[in-house]
Amino acid sequence: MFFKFTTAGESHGKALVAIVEGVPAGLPIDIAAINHELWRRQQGYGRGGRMKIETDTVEILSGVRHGKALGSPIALTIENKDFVHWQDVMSSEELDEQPKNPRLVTRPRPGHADLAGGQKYQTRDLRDILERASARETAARVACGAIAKQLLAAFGIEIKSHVVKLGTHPEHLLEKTWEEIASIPKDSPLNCADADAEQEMIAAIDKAKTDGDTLGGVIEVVAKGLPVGLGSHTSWEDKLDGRIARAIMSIHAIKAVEIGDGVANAGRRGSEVHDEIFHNGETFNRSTNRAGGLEGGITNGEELRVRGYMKPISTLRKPLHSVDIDTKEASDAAFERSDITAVPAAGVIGEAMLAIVLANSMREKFGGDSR
Ligand code: EPS
Repeated sequence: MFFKFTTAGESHGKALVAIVEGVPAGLPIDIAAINHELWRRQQGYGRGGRMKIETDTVEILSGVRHGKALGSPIALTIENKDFVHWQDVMSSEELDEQPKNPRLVTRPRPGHADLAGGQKYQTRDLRDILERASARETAARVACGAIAKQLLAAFGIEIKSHVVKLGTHPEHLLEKTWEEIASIPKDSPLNCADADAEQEMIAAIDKAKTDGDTLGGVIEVVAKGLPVGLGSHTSWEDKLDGRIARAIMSIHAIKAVEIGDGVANAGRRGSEVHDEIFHNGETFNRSTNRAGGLEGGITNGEELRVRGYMKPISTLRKPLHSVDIDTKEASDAAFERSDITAVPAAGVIGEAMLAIVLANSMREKFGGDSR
């Protein structure tokens, strides 16, 4: 049995839904903890008007009884509060008459799925694409990831994230210990472990807002307490770094993934990169962790560190050049409303995706039907 999940739901549809499989029977499921993760995903300086409408909370429909997993699929749903404003536009029923304001989208945003998706699925209303391409879907992932985190916590494994760069600030990626990341205040505006850098980031967001622009950045996700031996060197699809890269890259707007110091390591000598091996009489250990906790696609007992590089959001208040797909005439790309940046949210989503990959690896290695 694998730990796996699937989601459904459109951004302005009635709800997001997800099914999680592979949760061992008897695992306590803390719904408040799931809601706390959902709350964390909604935070971050630079979010737009939509986050003022939504207060994401989960409803569990199956697979949990009296607070404990049954071992059966866990179905969950998160309501889209904004749906009340979109009932006719997003109705699943065929309508007798067109909505007064059909909110048709015909001016694709460069960088978004709008145009490529519209061409692939042969639609004249790009809303058919953008509704599912929207990062709203990540709320469902975070709920599934919160369950994975609860499974990992039963084995003493914890996952945290932080923002290490936003736009061009600071110049170099922030390097922080687990303890420094753990002591970021819950109300930190950007989930950043360096208060000065955070102020620079906030100023950059304010400037981008004034300019009608958007910003990307870099997040780092760290897992602590992992056993040696998750993943395997034996086959390409079992290499844990490959699985993690896929999971992190699948997050909306993430365009590059780095394990440990992978990017900088490519330009260094071997003697400056590889983490030398010591033994303290009880365990093997290292004094550095440039490999980010993975060697040969296998966890080596060090902290697992992965970075995700996020491009700027593609919905700009000062729109880029585009073409109307109906008239083929030059026009501004569509804009309704948008976040200036969602980098802190990407960190929370990265935690969820890493938790899901690791929960699956734990199942693979240790198996078992019940707690
Ligand atoms: C998104 C556009 C915005 C974001 C949304 C992702 O939504 P709206 O079009 O309703 O203003 O706020 O993110 C979320 C709704 C969320 O929950 O994170 C997009 O086009 O990707």
